[in-house]
Amino acid sequence: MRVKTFEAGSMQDALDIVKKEMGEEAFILSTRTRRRPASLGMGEESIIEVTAAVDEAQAGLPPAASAAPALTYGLRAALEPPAPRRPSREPAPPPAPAMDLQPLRRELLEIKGAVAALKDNDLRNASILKELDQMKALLSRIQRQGMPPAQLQLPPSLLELYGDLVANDVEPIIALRLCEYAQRALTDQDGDGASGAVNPERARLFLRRVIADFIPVAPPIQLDPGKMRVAALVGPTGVGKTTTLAKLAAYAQLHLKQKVALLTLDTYRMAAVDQLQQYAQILQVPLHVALTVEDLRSALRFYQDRALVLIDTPGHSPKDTDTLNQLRGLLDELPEVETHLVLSATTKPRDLTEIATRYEPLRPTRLLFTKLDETSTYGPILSTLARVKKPLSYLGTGQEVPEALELATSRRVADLILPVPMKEAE
Ligand SMILES: Nc1nc2c(ncn2[C@@H]2O[C@H](COP(=O)(O)OP(=O)(O)OP(=O)(O)O)[C@@H](O)[C@H]2O)c(=O)[nH]1
Ligand SMILES: [Mg+2]
Repeated sequence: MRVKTFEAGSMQDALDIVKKEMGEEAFILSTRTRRRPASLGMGEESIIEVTAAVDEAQAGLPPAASAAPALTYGLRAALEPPAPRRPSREPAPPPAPAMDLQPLRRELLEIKGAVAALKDNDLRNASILKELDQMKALLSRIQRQGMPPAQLQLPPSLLELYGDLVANDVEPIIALRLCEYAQRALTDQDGDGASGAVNPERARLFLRRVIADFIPVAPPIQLDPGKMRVAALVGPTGVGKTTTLAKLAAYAQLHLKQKVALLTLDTYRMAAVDQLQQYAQILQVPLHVALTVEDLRSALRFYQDRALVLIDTPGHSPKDTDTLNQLRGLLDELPEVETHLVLSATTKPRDLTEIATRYEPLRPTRLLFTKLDETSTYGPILSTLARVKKPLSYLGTGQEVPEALELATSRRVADLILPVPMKEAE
């Protein structure tokens, strides 16, 4: 094989030179255009550089008269079989031995295998990169939240969920306990919790179950035929006591077709009585205002035939102990009252526990959270339930009466605390 590089002013000239010097059988290996100083220092000119090769045996042979039309840069295509050069009278040469394609096939198979392996590698690399991204996010979260070593004992998937709980305003210590509990449950079940290899979806499912088990819920207010049930709503100002009372009354009256009566101990502000009066009128239920213990007793005697008596109370600062004691004196008159402490989901987590402690003298047996629609973090509900240890009764989810009220369920609260990923929820 002879290889040579030629230079010319144009591609055509270059090809003519190649043809002349190497013959028709030459084939082009490469071409390139480059600039060089023009003769007599007159600026620059571009030249074409063509590198061609020819089989020594064929080199120098004159071009055949019957040469096939040029295909590659005016020369015979490199892969085209050479044109016959023998005199037509000569006997035909024996057929060329069949080309051994075996090595080529083998090479092709090897290349195919290599390409497939590359694809596999790509997939593996993508999943490694994804894991790396997750680890990076986890590390920066650990840095941001300044997790102490106890949290870092958790396997990565639970550590990630711990971060989710804390981001949802669950108190860190409660979040940690829940995660540890989930880890123990996972370990007990199949031993993989301890190894740190907990599958993230499984860990989330387990933790949601742990949270749901952890949330105590109360049954709805029980209405028994022939028995008067009394429920009172107490709590700080503006949390939604009167609105929730109207929602409950409307539900019992319109949906359950039960006889309802309203009673208010909120006599401090005319506006408060007016507000309830309006609901009473719309629902066509009686409303009684009780100022004293005697008022209260006589109102309850009067309402004996009612299935449900709902008592509204004045909202006041939890620090106002006088009003609280006065209210306590009235509610103590009702041995079978079911008292719900109404709290707003928008209240600061630490204040919620403090409020619950201050309302303890009224002996509430249930917690009722309102304004869930006004917050995006629900952890404080869980933290309060954990600290106050009373069951959750209802959830207020808006201002609309009566629709924006739900009976609390553990699953609903678990959904709020640790939402189901979109894929699972569909
Ligand atoms: N967004 C939203 N607003 C609510 C909810 N419940 C009540 N509210 C609104 O909160 C405001 C106060 O509601 P009230 O029912 O008057 O609250 P209260 O606890 O009786 O207030 P006081 O009697 O002054 O102590 C009103 O504007 C209600 O419409 C709720 O679940 N979501
Ligand atoms: Mg009110």
